[in-house]
Amino acid sequence: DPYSSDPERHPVLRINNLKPFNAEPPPEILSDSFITPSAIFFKRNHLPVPRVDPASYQLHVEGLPGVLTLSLEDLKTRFPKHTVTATLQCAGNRRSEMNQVKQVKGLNWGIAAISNATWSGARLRDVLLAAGYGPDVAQRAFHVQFEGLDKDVTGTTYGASIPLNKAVSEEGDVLLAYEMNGEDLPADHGYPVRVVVPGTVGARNVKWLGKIIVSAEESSSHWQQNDYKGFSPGTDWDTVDFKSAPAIQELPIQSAITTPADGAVVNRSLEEVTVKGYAWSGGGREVVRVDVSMDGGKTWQVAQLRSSDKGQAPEPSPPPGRAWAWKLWELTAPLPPEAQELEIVCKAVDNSYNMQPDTVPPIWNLRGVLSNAWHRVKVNIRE
Ligand code: MTE
Ligand code: MO
Repeated sequence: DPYSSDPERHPVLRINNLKPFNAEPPPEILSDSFITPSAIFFKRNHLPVPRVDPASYQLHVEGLPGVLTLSLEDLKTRFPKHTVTATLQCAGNRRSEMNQVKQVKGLNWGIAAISNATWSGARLRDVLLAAGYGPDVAQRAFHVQFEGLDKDVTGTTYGASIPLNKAVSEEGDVLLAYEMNGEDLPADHGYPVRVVVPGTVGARNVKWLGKIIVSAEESSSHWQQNDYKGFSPGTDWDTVDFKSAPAIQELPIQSAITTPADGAVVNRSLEEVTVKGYAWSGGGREVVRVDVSMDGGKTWQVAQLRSSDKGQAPEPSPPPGRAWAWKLWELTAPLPPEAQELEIVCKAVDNSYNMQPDTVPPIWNLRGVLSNAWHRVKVNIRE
């Protein structure tokens, strides 16, 4: 069993698939902390977790004037340590809502294939500069490819790429991370080194990083070429041409209600209900507002946003274009006197005034990615 050396996992996780391991935390626990504890951070593995010996670990850097091979020790000592708080979201987060409209292919994620952590490591920019990146390279290369050390039975490794501009930009904050939430990366999250590409879809944040290649082309991997792309609701598996769509990089504006859960019952005697959730946008765009409706979208109130854990000082506002972390939000509203049922809805707005679409059908796509419609939960009021 290639999965026999997979690590142990927290029992609270909701398992979508055991081998490879894919799981998300219960939503109401997710929104308890601004920084998601690593044990409950969602886990998305395509392959068995490779067991990497930190003493013999090597990171190969190719495609630059200098070919570089770095040990874990080199990565930690030759480059300044940089820390970033960044949210990761799987392209398939909230896929189950697309499945309810029409069957899609992929893991049936709920609303918690998203989490937020503090990551520390070397800047990818610094490593590329050390390997001789310069203006001449920028003339011929446009992408940075990453290869994982996880392999399928044929020896094919997980791989992805990002635009070179993002990788070398001082404002891009792309990390070769060796710490998550102040500790060594857990096995599930890429020990000993993973790429963290803030603002970019989870799939490009390659774990168990073995190789970096600066190149003219994107990664040729299945996951870059024939997966993680968006299509028209009218495109089906007979007509889809994966070459016709760009690989997903930055993700669109997103928000969801973590509590109450759909189908929850609240007592009339409580007189009010507290709604909580998360909101995040890709590309470093900051969430500036979350609107919440108790009546299916007829009337709206503005939720309170939070950027820290309770009792902690709020994180300083990020510089424009570098809002990598999500915001948690909360709203307490009186129960409407007549209503038997509430349809609670949330929608977020980022600083480019991007907003979420109101329903799923116009954004449905055969892979069930980019699912970011207004999130709706129904709650029954008990007299
Ligand atoms: N990297 C490797 N090497 N193998 C993988 O299967 N999965 C990707 C990405 N990096 C993956 C990977 C996907 S699709 C996502 S959403 C994120 O890792 C999930 O990161 P997490 O498990 O730390 O939450
Ligand atoms: Mo993903």
